[in-house]
Amino acid sequence: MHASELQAREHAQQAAAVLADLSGVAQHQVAVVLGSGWVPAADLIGTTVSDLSVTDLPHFSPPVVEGHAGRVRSVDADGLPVLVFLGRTHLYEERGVDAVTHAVRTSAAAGCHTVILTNGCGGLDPQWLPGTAVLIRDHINFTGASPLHGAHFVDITDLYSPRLRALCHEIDPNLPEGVYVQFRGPMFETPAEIAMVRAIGGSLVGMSTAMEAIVARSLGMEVLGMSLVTNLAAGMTGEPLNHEEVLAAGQAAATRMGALLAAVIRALPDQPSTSA
Ligand code: 8IG
Repeated sequence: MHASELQAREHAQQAAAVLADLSGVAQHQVAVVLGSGWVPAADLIGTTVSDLSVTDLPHFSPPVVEGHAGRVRSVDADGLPVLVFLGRTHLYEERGVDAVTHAVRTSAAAGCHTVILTNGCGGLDPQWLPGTAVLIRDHINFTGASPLHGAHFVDITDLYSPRLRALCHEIDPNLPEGVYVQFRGPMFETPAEIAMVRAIGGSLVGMSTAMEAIVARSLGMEVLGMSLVTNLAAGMTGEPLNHEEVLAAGQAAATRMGALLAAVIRALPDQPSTSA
């Protein structure tokens, strides 16, 4: 194994050990990463058993983005131990790919077999008004970065679990699906870039998730990705994009997103898919 991969896994083991110690929960089953617009939904997932700053755990960075709380909770969802990260580290923070994927690696080391990755993003479908939840069917990594180290060939054909997406459709038959294109950021796109995204088959644009999903799969986890469209993509409305509308859309959607997450978590299979 590449030395950098080994080090990333060791750092995750260390964080998971401190997490078990400080939270009093030896093992978790499911991890949830709450991105922009999803943090207000955190309280609806279950009963908080422990609430730590991510900086209480080794190798986590303090958060920089408003609306990203930088906390990690152990939540009891009707008996299921769920690890919930309120906020994440992004590529544009320039802390490197290992900082971006440390939460997912720590989740795997803590015992999680499934991870739910959420984000706030721009939407290309004019029918997706701000506040629309969209399942991620697939992604395009447009960052030029990889979160894996060395000659580590991972099959990501079915990265966003078909069976977990089917389960979501049972809960809400109207949930649309989209292809998420991860950009490095921190700037939003130009209208020409959004035209390119449309041409290459993308329907959601954001600055997260793909790196974490790849690492989760490389560690054998089953991945569910959910986007909250908080704005129409650049050039689609005639209005400028700003972070405040993202936070406002999240606040407005919190109850719906929380209920959706709570229902999905309670319906998850006990075991990861063997193909994951
Ligand atoms: I929230 O329109 C949010 N995050 N790249 N583009 C990109 N990221 C985003 C956007 C968006 N909205």
